[in-house]
Amino acid sequence: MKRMAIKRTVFLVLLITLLTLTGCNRAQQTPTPQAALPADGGLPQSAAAIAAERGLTPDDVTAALKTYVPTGKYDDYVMFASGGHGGQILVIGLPSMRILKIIGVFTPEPWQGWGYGSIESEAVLDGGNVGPNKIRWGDTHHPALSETAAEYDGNFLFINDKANARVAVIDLRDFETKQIIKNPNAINDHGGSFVTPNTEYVVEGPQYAAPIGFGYASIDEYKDEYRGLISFWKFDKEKGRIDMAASFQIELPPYWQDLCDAGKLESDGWVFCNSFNTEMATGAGPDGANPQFEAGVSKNDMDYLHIINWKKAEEVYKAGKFETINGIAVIRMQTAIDEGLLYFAPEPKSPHGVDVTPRGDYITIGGKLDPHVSIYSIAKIKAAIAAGTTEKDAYGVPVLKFDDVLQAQVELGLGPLHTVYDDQGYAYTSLFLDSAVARWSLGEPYRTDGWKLEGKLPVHYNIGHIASAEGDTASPDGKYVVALNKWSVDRFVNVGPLLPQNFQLVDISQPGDKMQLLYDMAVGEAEPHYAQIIKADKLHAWEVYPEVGFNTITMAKDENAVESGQERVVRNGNQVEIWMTVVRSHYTPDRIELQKGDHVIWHLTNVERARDATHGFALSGYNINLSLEPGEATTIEFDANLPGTFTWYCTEFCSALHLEMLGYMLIKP
Ligand code: RUQ
Ligand code: CUA
Repeated sequence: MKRMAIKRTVFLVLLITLLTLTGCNRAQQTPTPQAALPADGGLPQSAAAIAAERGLTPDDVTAALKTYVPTGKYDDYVMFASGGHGGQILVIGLPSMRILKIIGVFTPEPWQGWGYGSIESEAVLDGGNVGPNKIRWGDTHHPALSETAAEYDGNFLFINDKANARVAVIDLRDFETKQIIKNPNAINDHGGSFVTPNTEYVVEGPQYAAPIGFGYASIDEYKDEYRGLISFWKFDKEKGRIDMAASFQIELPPYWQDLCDAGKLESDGWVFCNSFNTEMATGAGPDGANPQFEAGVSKNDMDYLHIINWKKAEEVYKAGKFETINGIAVIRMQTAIDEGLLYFAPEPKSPHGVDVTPRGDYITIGGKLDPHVSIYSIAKIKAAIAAGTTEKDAYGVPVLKFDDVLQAQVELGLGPLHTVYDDQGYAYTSLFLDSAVARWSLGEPYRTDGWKLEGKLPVHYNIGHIASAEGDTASPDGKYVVALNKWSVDRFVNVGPLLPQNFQLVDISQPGDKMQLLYDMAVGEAEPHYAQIIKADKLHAWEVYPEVGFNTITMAKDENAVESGQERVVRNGNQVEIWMTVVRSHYTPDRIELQKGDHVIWHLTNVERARDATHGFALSGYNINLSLEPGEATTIEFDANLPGTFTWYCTEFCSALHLEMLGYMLIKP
């Protein structure tokens, strides 16, 4: 302890010397690297010499100190970021910005044995097939952590696939995908996943309108046949699964609903979704007679904020006032209007993000083509609904008056998209065109000096999405914001025309216009569209599976788990069933003899109890690859259609005799 304290003092003295030497003004300091180099020509060893040698400014040095996590120490926060059209989820530690894991979701991930033969993972992935088509990728957009009383509880994670209207459930006990559901009535989505404050429902909002059930209808019949559709997927916390039989959907006009957010506290029971294309443009068409989509959908100055009373909708659903379409309860638009579930309020202009404030009292909307954010008040919305309105949209949905529900507008700059919040009463909005994060203050009860821009931090470049620590809860932590930048241009070593994304970590702990950019993290993956950041100590993942022979989908002991000494091969006609154990550094049995045409059912159990003692199972020629974590049991099933001499081997360097961890599969012609 004492030695550490002395070391720290020495370091601080060096640092202070450095700060004095280089001055506090960025423009002033010109380090003289040569002077700082040690005489022997090796690497400089003191903090001051290192900073001078590497040309680091005092800001760089503080940024480094704020983000460095020494070996053996853990990050304070964990960020779950969507992996965009890579179809996975990225798990990143903050403040170090180290990638901790990439979770295979809609896309097979060989290193996790996800989608390469294990019947459990194949069954989950098949849950997301569309009709006869196997879908093996996804465009993951918005991860949502499960919540209890509007706080992240660290139990589950949900994410949508925009490309095929699917939602996945990930269990945070083992960070594995457990369920993929295909929305039977929509073909794409966007405003999901978001959860209600106690994870009663996982909300999946729509995007590009299509006939309900996505059957064919001529686009000439757009106004009559095409529809938006918002889904409320009931989440069974005990089972850890979406229960489609207890879920419902609400039919919406064929505007293109965009992002959504669930209300909390004051706005608990409500869901808010943006929309664009209230013009109901249908494209230029083959003869080019109409404007192309880009122009056609951005004509109106105002679109409609959708205000949905989901608690009332749940009552309507339970009262049986729905139609069943493709097995799902759909509350028709007219029912939604008659029952008072659905209201609109005008919103400027081509809006994108809709983000509820921590207390649930306000809703912030960023209009891509409007330099302001518009802030709506739930109290005013409720009052306006109670007062009634005579204005209606083309489908008869009541439209509240803009001035009746608007609380404030704050001019931020060009291209406001998404907004997140902190613990100081500030909001942070991504400005796509300005390439900046705008910090602005919320009004009462958050701050007495509110509804004004505090400052902007340039980011690199064209920020789309943004996340703050515990930011979507009722009590954000502040401390950090991460700018999820769509473009990185000149930030990294050139790796060819397809560039990485750039996540920039920002220190937001100081008030006013002070925000410090701390770190650039290249994400060599598809563009993440959203992220949530949870306190690391809220996560309680297993170290190894709770018992040997654990099935990761049923989350219980597998009926075909096998103990050491019970391994066997049983032939029944041309069906061969194998029960195999896996341990450092052998498979038992290690030789399997088959005939061409055999149907093979092969159960494997990793009987290890040691942490991190994972074994692989790479079977050549049959597109089979497993990852067997300690305690895990799984099954593969295939036809021995190709005779020959094959091997399987372990893909994890698990022991000194790892290379000896293999087996032969001999298939007689
Ligand atoms: S979020 S279009 Cu702003 Cu899904 Cu990325
Ligand atoms: Cu098991 Cu290498």
